[in-house]
Amino acid sequence: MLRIHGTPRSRAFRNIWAAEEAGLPYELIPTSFEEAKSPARRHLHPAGKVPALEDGSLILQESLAINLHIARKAGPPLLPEGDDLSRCWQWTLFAATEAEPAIMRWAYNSYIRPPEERNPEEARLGMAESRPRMALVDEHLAGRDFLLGQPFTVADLNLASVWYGAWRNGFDLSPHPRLAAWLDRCLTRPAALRARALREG
Ligand SMILES: N[C@@H](CCC(=O)N[C@@H](CS)C(=O)NCC(=O)O)C(=O)O
Repeated sequence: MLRIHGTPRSRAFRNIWAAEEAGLPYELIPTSFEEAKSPARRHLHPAGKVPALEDGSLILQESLAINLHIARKAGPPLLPEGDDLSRCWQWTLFAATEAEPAIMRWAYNSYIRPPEERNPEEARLGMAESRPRMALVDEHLAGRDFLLGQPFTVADLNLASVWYGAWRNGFDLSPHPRLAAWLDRCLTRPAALRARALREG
């Protein structure tokens, strides 16, 4: 049984979605940001953050790596083999190193932090940094339903989960219509809807 530590309103949302896509049984261990810092939980996340995954004797941090692990357990089609496996690593690293830092700069300063702590210039820079990354994916999606063509894989899950907050919180996606349509496709899958119900419901 997978044990996911976090809350649906944290990055644990991605792991819930992945477990739902994989069809693997999982237990959500509700863990607030404060609880995650408790010394008793440091073995789960030495940095005192969420999410963390327990799978038997394996303990993992990093939400996108946790998703690769969940997908590995599920196997194809969620985690394909051969060159498509390498493409999943490529898109996951793009999500972690290119997409997420830029979009979080926007997100913290447009809807996550309390209004008095938001810096509009930081939000503007986060949006400006996100645009070329979104344009790149928009162009890649020409003639493709998903990042690897067909079918949906963990590459889609990981990148769509990084841009989920933007999609949900008013980031103007109109300059990137293929990206917007792809996010709609990913985030309205039955497994995504089940995960979203826990977060948004
Ligand atoms: N790169 C990490 C980021 C983990 C992270 O920053 N988690 C947030 C919640 S989504 C957290 O625990 N924040 C509390 C804090 O930083 O004190 C991942 O993807 O798992």
